[in-house]
Amino acid sequence: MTRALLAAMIAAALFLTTAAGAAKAEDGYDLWLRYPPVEADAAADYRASATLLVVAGESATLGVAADELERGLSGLLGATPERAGAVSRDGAVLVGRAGDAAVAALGLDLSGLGAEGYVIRSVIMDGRAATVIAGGGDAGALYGAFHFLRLIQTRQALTNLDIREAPAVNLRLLNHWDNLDRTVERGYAGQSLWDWHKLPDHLDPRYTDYARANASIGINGTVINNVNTDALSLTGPWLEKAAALAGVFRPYGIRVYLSARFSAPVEIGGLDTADPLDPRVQAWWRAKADEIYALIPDFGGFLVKANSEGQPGPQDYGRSHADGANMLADAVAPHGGVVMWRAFVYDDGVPTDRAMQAWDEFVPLDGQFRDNVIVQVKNGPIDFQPREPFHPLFGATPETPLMMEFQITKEYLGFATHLAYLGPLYEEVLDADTHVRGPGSTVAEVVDGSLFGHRLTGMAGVANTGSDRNWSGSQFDQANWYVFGRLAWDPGLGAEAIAREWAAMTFTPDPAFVEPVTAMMMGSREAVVDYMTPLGLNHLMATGHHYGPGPWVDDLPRADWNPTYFHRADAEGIGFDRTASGSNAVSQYAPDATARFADPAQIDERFLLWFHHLPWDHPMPSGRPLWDELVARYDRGVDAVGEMRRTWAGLADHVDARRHSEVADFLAIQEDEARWWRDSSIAYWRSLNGLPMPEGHAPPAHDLAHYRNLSFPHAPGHWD
Ligand code: GCV
Repeated sequence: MTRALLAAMIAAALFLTTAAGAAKAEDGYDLWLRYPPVEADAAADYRASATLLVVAGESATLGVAADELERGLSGLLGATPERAGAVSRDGAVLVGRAGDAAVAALGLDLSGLGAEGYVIRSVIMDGRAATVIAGGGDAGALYGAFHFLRLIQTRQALTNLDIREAPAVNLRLLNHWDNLDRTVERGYAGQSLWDWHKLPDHLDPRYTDYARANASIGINGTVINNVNTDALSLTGPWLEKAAALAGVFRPYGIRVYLSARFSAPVEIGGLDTADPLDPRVQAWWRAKADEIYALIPDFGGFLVKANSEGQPGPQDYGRSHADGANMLADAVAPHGGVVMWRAFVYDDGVPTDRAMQAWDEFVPLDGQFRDNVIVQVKNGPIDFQPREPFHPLFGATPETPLMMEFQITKEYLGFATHLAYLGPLYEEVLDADTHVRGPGSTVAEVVDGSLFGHRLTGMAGVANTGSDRNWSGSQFDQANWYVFGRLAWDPGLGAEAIAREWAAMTFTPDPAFVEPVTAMMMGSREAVVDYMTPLGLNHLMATGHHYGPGPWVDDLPRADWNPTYFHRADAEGIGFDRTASGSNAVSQYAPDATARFADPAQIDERFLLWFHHLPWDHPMPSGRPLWDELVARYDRGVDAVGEMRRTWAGLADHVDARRHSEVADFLAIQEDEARWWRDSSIAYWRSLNGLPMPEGHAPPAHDLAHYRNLSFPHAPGHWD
């Protein structure tokens, strides 16, 4: 063997080892904060703009901002910028806050940024070209640092920068439905991130990475325990665990909040009542708030699910939601805390349409809540379905601030194995026109407070994180965490732009990858709607765990737990009549919105069967009868998943093998399950309407009995 051949073999072996090592590292843990080296031809320019790192002041948050810049720049540029006390040569990056001397000396307009806003500007300092990242306060500086890194991650120029950002809403929160035994209700990514048993003494480094990820997208709060909560979480030992987490999150601008069990004064307080008007109960909560704030000085406040799905609440004592919320609000007010009171309430004792109950209960209370109460409303009136019209409460309570609750975890959209990018769902709701103050009164304007002039504003997302290495149960579910944060920061950013940004950061900025993947992501949620619940159908999932189809289920004790309650199909037609001839839920919207939804000729067909019960031969805009249209939608959904599989298969060269094959496997599962949804739904509808398959569409693979007999007792995320 020649020396040259030997050298070549060693080099090849080294290359393979490195490549294998790199592939091994790519398991999704690093999320969108991977910081791999930029292409050689671009690196020199970027390096020239990041030669020095100057930190203008001192604080824990500025420290983590500087560490993140160092980590990101060294990874991306292959050169660690030197830390310096001043801008002594061209290409310095200066990070600081409005009050820091070096930032103030620049005389930039930093007014109106608040503590969380920032500017990023190309400036000349002491005759040197520099980039300044100036936060209104600590958090702003950190958010600005992440923005600066994102510019490189998405290959944007660092010259002539003039960026100014401030968040649209104040509370940008994850809601974890994490239980104290580490199970996660509706969680599909393993166990809870919180290793409660080892807290507070052991702080898993993952808590820091969680905080970094959230800060990078502007999330500033986390409700760490399930809304179906256990009063134990308010006892001393558990508060210490919460305090330990708060300590990790604090430098990242993230506050801890707790779900509060309304009956805690009885369960852990030794009282015989939790009546919010009882002075002993009020005193108990005040003392509890004092105890929490002594441990967690920046505690954010309480989230409450009351009188819903069996949870205790003020109505147990003949009191209203406002009585309950105000009592808790008074307890946290001296400390600057808030109460987020959920509007997800329904009760089968109430003989109305379930979609109407939140509006019925909360509109009469408008104006009765304390200033530090915000009512948290799910995006639609039922429950996080693949598609729902916006919730009629948005716009209906001018005196009461409302915050948005989206679900990031995909309870009703195929769990972790279906690729469904939720950006278009969030955007569709935020852009929806309530018509409350004329056309263009969007849900986003209700949520950001501008429509009615509210200063307490917020957006919550039910988290999809867990102990899986990839955090979210699948690589693409990370995008749903990402887009939630980005839209909470700025609802106008656009789901497509965010998808593009995420794909570039999470995989590669190569347009040959980003463009097809963005298109795939943008179509993915519509595909799920098509194969699960087309044309406004909803809640047809199997009951309990919600895994797979169950449109035939009609034997559960509560009427509104049964899919048959929601679709109301029979031999003649299908859909829920929510017009004046039915439940009249449509009247809960503002008159112009009502008029559109109420008229089958005017309604957007995507919501048709949500509001209307129609005959199977109802003519659709396509010219097809309703039955044919429905079948066409099912097929369109299944075909779209096939197309997604082909797109992904063609991108193998752009993605490390491990992540590529995981996504490919999941897409194969999704295609099978899409077909299952399509076939079983069609088999069931045909058992009711007796109609033949429309021309050109294949019959289901099995008879209805086959689908009805499938059972999945251990599907994940279940709760009892
Ligand atoms: C936390 C749905 C879910 C429940 C969830 C509830 C809620 O009903 O299936 O798991 O409970 O919503 O949002 O409170």
